[in-house]
Amino acid sequence: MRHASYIAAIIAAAAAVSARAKTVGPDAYLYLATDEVNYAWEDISDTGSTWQPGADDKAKTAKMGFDFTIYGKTYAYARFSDNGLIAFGNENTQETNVDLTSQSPAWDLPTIAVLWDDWLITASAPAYYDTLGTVPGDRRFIVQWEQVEAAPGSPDTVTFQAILYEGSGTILLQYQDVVVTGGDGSHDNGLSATVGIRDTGGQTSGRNLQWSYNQAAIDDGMAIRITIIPEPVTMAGLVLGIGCLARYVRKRR
Ligand SMILES: [Ca+2]
Ligand SMILES: [Ca+2]
Ligand SMILES: [Ca+2]
Ligand SMILES: [Ca+2]
Repeated sequence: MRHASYIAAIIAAAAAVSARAKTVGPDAYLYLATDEVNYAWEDISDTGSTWQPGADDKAKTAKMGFDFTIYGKTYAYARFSDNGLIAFGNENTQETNVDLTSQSPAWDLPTIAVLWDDWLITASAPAYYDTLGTVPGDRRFIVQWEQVEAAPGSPDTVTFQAILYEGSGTILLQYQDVVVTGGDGSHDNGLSATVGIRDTGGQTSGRNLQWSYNQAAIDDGMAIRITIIPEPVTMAGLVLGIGCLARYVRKRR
């Protein structure tokens, strides 16, 4: 009986995981997003540089310390706003998040919408950014939106971060706290936010990978990893697979 209930618990737990687990994409550039990845918060609030814009809807240009590649182009600087958005090539301070599958952000730039909503960085809690790792090719750049408010005098805050990996171009989005406790619920769990990535002109070229748009699709303790499907590996796997199949057919004869 104890054994049966143990098995039932395992099945229930597996069902709970698979109910949440989700993969989006690939987009036209073969970016793929999944939440089947471990959440491992990398706190940079002790080590990172701080940014306090002093006003709403501003952006910071920060040198990443390496060239980061997104949609095939490399950038030395990340331009992140208080609104949970990173742009490349220029800044984007737009407060109103858009649907990346059909609309262009106000500045038509390569963009990572980490949790793009109209957030506010206050005097008591700056945003942080840092470059970690010392080995060229294996470094990462982190932006941490720490306790940002939903509006001036918001009863509670949200905290999330983005990690950009040098060599692979992988993007990891991590959400420590996405609920404004005591608020009206309108900003909770991404309900008023865009999460995803897009290239310049992405809404028409198919180079957009949107996890969610104004949906309660983000949980506390959730991570989303965005990677490019490695075409050469896929081809190598295909060649290997055909080789194995040919050997198998020869043996059968
Ligand atoms: Ca704002
Ligand atoms: Ca605003
Ligand atoms: Ca909160
Ligand atoms: Ca919004």
